[in-house]
Amino acid sequence: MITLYAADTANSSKVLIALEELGLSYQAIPIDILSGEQFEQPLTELNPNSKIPVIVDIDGPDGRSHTVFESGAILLYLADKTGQLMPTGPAERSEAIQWLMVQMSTVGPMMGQLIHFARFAPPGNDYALSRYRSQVRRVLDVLEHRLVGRDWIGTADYSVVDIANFPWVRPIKMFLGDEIEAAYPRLTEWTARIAARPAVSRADEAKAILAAGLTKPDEIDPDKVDRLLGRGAYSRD
Ligand SMILES: N[C@@H](CCC(=O)N[C@@H](CS)C(=O)NCC(=O)O)C(=O)O
Repeated sequence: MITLYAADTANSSKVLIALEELGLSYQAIPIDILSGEQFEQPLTELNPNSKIPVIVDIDGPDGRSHTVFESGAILLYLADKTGQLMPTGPAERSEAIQWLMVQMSTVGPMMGQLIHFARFAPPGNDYALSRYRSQVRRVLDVLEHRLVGRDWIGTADYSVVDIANFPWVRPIKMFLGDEIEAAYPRLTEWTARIAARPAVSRADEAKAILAAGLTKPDEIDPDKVDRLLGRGAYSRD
C-alpha cells in the first residue's frame, strides 16, 4: 500500500496518474497547502523541503517502508518498482531521464512562475509576465519539435515522462490563449491522447475528491497565502 500526500496541483496529478496507470493500491491524504499543512507534521518530517507530493510505500525496498519526495523521483521510483512506464535499455533509459529532467527543471518551474505572476502577484509585473510567457513558449517549442515523427516525449512508448509533462501542458491555454492549440498541433494531439486514457480519468476523479477537502479560494486566510508565497511578513528580501 502506498500513501500519497497531495493536493489539487499539477505535481500531485503526475503521481495520481502514475498510480492509476500502474494499478497500485494507494490512499491519498489531502494536504491543505493554502492553510499551511505542508509546514506541519507529518509533511515536514517526510519532506524537509515542505512540499507535496510525497509518497510512503510500506512495501519498499528490502521489505521496509520507503518515503519519496520530488515528483520526478516519485515517478522513477514507481516505474522501477513495477518495471513499467520506463524503458529498460541503458541508452533509452538515459534519454528518457534527460526528458524527465527537462520537465522538472524547465516545464514545471517556468509554468509555475507564469501562474504565480498571472494569478497571485499584484498588478505591475509586465516584465515578469513577459519573461515567463516567453520561457513557457520556448519550452513548448522544444516539446513540439520533440514530437516530430514520434508519439511520445521520453521514449518510443508512453512513459512517466509523458505523465510528468501532461498536467502542466493540459491547462496551458488558460494562460497563453486558445490560439496555442494551432501553434502546437503535435502537443495538442499528444494532450488529447493522454486525456483519453482511462487511468487519467480515474486520476482526475481522485484529484477532485482531494480538492473537496481543501480550503476554497474564497476562504483563504491572507496571512497563510503570504506564507505560502514567501511574501509580506514572510519575505526574506
Ligand atoms: N519540484 C517539486 C515541486 C513541489 C511543489 O512545488 N509542490 C507545491 C504544490 S505543486 C507545494 O507543495 N507548494 C507548497 C509550498 O510551496 O509551500 C516536485 O516536483 O515535487
